[in-house]
Amino acid sequence: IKITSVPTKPIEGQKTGTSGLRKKVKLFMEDNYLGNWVQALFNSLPPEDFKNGVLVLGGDGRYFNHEASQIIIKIAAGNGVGKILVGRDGIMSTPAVSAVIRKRKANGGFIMSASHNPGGPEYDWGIKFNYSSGQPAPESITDKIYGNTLSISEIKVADIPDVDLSRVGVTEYGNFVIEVIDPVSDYLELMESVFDFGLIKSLLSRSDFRFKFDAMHAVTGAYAKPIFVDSLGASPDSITNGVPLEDFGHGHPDPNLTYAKDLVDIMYGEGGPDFGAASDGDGDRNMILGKGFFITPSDSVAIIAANAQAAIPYFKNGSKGLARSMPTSCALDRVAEKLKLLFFEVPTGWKFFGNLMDDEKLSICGEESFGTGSDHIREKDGIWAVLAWLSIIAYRNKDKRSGEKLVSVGDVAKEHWAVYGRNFFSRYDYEECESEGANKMVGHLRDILSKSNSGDKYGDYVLQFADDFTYTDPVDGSVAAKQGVRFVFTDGSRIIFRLSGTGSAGATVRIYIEQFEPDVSKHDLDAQIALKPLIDLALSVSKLKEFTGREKPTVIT
Ligand code: VG1
Ligand code: CO
Repeated sequence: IKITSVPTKPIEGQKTGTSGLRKKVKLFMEDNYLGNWVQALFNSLPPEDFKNGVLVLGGDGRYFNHEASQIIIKIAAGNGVGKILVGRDGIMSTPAVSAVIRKRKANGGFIMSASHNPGGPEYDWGIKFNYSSGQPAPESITDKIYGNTLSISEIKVADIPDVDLSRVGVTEYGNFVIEVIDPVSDYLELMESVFDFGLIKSLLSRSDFRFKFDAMHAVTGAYAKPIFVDSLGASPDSITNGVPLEDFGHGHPDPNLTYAKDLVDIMYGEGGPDFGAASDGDGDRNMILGKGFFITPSDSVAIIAANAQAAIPYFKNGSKGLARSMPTSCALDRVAEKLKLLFFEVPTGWKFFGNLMDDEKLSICGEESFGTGSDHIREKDGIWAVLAWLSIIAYRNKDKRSGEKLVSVGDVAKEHWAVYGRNFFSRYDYEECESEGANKMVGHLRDILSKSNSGDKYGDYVLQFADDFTYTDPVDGSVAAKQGVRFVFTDGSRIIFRLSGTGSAGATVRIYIEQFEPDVSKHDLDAQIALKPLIDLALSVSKLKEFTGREKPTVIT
């Protein structure tokens, strides 16, 4: 095949955030914007990692993915990639890309997604690169890519026609092979090996158990029917918003209490279903709800970890270790302690879990941001989390006859709290603040912590320590600094401040608030009430209103 060298110039601002490069789609559609980044990636990888190698390509179905697929395919061919496996119509969820990379022993893969950020001509687009064990590229690589975007001068593009991605099959141009694959089958096969589908089926086919899954018009729309309906026997009307759309039906594909409000209303409404779940744009996150009951993601991972061995065949020999991101509540720590498992606390973003998994130190992990997963792949996995919860509920009810009261999602959570205590947790998001004010607020907090001492009084709370979280990877020794300002008090309460690394405009401030409550009689309190004193403290210490002008958060979890 003929390869053309297209001259180009560096473009500012192509620095990867928490999870890939995310910008307004209009910017990505400008000349060479995407091409520069993709070429910079190839310039950053050792040639043996892609020359004549296999790469995977998929995306969440958002606006511009069709054009972007063709651009990426031609640049991959131009740089000597041997074969590219593309999801039909350019569709493949983030966890499925990770699964396909691993199963097919590919060298890596591209994911075209800005995850939970809205899509469509006025909104966001994004791209992530995952490496050969299916994990998000480490910072050592993303830093190199950024460096190369600042010195790039040519893009190598193969002279091949646009590829028809609508049909499964193989197309060859010289030494370059494009294989369009079904985006679901490898992933489904993996799920069947992890879970007891018969057990889940026994629950989903009960007439006294009602299930609802909201795909939010995002990528899990392509997975929900084949998995929940066709393989597990859920009724077809249990899936809502089940068709992926380029603009997610004008929605914000973020499975939380604010943006998945339709599902929340159904679950809290009279006669609502017994189990509700939603997933985000690229299918790596999840929200789990019971009838009138919300499972905090921090509790979700802890409850899955506590029940995995009994309910999920993949974990029948127990877990190797558990891990959470730093702002995630300490509920998981208590499970690790009780089960005597290795335990790790890593910075926000899934890329830090991969090394621990590859080193066989970690089985189950999660983030407070609705991300839950395990070492079956190297990404968080929304449908996996839903199947894990269905397994737990199915296991608890497997001997229940029709008419007997079932153990509910809420019952499982309350029983967990009774054993381990409850870690009340809430996150306040202030989206799209002015960057200047937000940065000043962080400066102010760093200033406070530099002067703070253990024993300092903050209202009724006594400081144990305050720091800006630094993580040293126990496997490769790499260091990630400035990962969030945290104030940890002597009773285990924490207030944590971070700026988001996934936005495309302004700055999003996140405040994480947590307090442990061993007293069962207080476990039914509303988290907002239980945490009120700490929330007030967080707002006053940070002077958030002063710095950002915000009276109220945009999202409360
Ligand atoms: C957010 C979450 C983080 C998650 C990341 C990517 O990052 O807080 O926990 O890993 O999104 O998730 P940030 O930097 O905005 O806080 V996804 O589903 O967008 O790939
Ligand atoms: Co996502």
